[in-house]
Amino acid sequence: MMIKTIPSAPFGDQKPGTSGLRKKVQVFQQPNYAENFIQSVFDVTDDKTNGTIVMGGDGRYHNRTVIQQAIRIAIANGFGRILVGQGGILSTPAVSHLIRKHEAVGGLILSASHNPGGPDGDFGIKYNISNGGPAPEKVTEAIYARTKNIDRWLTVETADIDLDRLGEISVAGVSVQIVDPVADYAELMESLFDFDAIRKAVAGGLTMAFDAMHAVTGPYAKEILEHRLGFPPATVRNGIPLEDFGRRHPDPNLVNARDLYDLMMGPQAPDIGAASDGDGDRNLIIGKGCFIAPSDSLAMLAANAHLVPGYAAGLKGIARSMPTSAAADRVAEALNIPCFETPTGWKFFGNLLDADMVTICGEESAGTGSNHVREKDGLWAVLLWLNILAVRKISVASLAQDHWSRFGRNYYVRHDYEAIETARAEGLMAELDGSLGSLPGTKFGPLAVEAADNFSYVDPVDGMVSDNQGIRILFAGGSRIVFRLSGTGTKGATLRVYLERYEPAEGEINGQTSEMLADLIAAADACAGIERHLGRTAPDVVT
Ligand code: VG1
Ligand code: CO
Repeated sequence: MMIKTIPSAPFGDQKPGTSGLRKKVQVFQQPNYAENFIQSVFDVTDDKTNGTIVMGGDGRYHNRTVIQQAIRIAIANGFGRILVGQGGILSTPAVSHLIRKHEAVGGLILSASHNPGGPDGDFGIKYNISNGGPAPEKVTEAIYARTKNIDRWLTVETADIDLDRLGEISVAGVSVQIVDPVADYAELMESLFDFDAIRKAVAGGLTMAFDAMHAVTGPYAKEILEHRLGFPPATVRNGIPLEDFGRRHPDPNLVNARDLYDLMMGPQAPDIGAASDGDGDRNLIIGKGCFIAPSDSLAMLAANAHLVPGYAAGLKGIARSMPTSAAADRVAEALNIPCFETPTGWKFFGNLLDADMVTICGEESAGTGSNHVREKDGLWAVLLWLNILAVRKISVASLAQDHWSRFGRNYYVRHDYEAIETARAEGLMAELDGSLGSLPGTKFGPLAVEAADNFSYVDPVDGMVSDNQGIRILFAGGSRIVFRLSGTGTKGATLRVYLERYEPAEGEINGQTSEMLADLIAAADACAGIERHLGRTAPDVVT
């Protein structure tokens, strides 16, 4: 088959952010845009000749179009085998697993994760490397550099591949395999968890509600929770992936998963409520009348993981992103294992996992995962919770209570100011950065600043330095405010303000989060001038 060289030129911003390249669908629909980016990825990928590449997405609008483009470009670039999820569907953790299982060179995940979908929504492309994890910064920077001088992309002339028919076909001598998106992943989950124990708990009356938010986890959750674990039909809600996610944001937080939250706070609440995001890598856990903050979930899972077959040997270490609360640090201390603090984004966990320095990782944004793949994994976290509940035979709320009375409680909330003018957001951050030297000793109400810095990370494995990863303001007693700008938005800038207060086990561990954090919330505005810079008096999203 003839390889065609299509002349092209750099255009538009193609800089990967926290989690790949994320833009409006219309941006991706411009001629050459997706092609330029995919070709740039392949131009900086070694070992692609005859190598394997995995492709799939969260089923959002434009998914199928870009899969067809990517298949042609991959064939023209010399890959020997292309694995594609049936219907173009693969969750982010499932891609990670397939890359590892088939020793692929890498994978393309077509998703803008929790961002809205549809013709007016967002689209995205993430590139994962051979360990199954997101491309680290040195790779994303090489991709970006290539997008700035690209002059051609390669393709082949071939009919569209039937993405819905399972099986292998040969296109120009290249094997294109349409694979079941769920089977391998479900098998991996069975190898980690005690499905018998969970089945017994379900038979004994354990109930749950799982909101797939019309995103990619629907088919995974149906197969695993309903078919394999015996939860009754309708346990999985919104289980059919839709191109526009039913016009909702597939973001499992208290705002977008409000129905689930209301159910869990009401009289009809099942024992556990859970949800996942667009691409299946995030998780939300709510007990009967008891919301579990993602930072707490990480700590609680780490403290109990040894009860589950896949982690019976104990944990090597824990890693959390910097804005994630220090609840996990206390568990690591009790287990006498290291706890690493990394910049935001899963790509920073890869080296630690590969070096076997950590077993479990997590982020405050509802991402938790382990060394079973190199991505955060929504259903994995749900299954780990279920397995722990089945073994301990207690409720989510009692497990949380037990945890706090042992380790103390890190009250936590995140305030997001969305779609703000980029210049204003940058002005706020620059002014705050300039004031870091004068902050220690300053008092905001009852709170005195102990230290303030702009977080910089040195990767303990390869020594790579990542600067400017968010501003931390630390107060006496373990309270903290973190400010950073989002790297996943597609409209203006988003300021994230993370607020945390530690209360020891013998203190007030059953307070209201909003009350416990009131002084810190006031201090955040006072030291950063949020209202002065942004003209906003309240955040858009509180999670
Ligand atoms: C957000 C979260 C971050 C997460 C990233 C990708 O990034 O804060 O913790 O890793 O999304 O998640 P940012 O830069 O907007 O704060 V996902 O589920 O989009 O792959
Ligand atoms: Co996601």
